[in-house]
Amino acid sequence: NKHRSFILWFTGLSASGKSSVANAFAHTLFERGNQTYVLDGDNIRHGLNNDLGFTEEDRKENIRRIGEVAKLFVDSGQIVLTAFISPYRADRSLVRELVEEGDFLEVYVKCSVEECEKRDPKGLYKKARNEEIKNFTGISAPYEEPINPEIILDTEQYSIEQCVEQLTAILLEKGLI
Ligand code: GGZ
Repeated sequence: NKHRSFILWFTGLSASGKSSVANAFAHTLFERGNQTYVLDGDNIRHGLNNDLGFTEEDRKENIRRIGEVAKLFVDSGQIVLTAFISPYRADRSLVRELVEEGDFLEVYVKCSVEECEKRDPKGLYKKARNEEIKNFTGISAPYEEPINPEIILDTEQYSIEQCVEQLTAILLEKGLI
């Protein structure tokens, strides 16, 4: 089961479904015999990047370090899935430039702020509205939508399972898996 190694860079709002789709898709890849690793808040923001907060500067450094780590995993032969808001276009572009052409696929996990706020699984949108949390993406900090993402997954319209199926079909079609 031969495959290339590359980064699937999920970007989108808090509660858009990035981690859910990335983890479900990692499971699919594992079953297909592909080597994968998921980078997300649980293993990065709580460890390597536990010195960083949510100012523009800290997010930039967060994404820069994650990009460097993702590049190492690509070098080691993995399909790397990253699930971070990564709200700034410029920061995502820098990661794209870090790896070889074609090894960075931007996956826009598309969901409106209204829907994310309705989901609010951790109550963070509510806190952001009350100003208990400052600089909250979509409420009091910007999210710059990807202009030309390789892949768009609409979690407002489709279930996690459907998004995983779409992703699988797209990567098969591209000959990447
Ligand atoms: C956005 C925040 C904030 C602020 C805490 N803004 O839904 P979650 O909880 O699990 O995902 C969000 C996560 C965002 O971290 P990232 O590393 O993905 O952000 S970035 O790429 O912009 O650096 C949310 C929680 O952390 N969280 N405060 N102010 N999300």
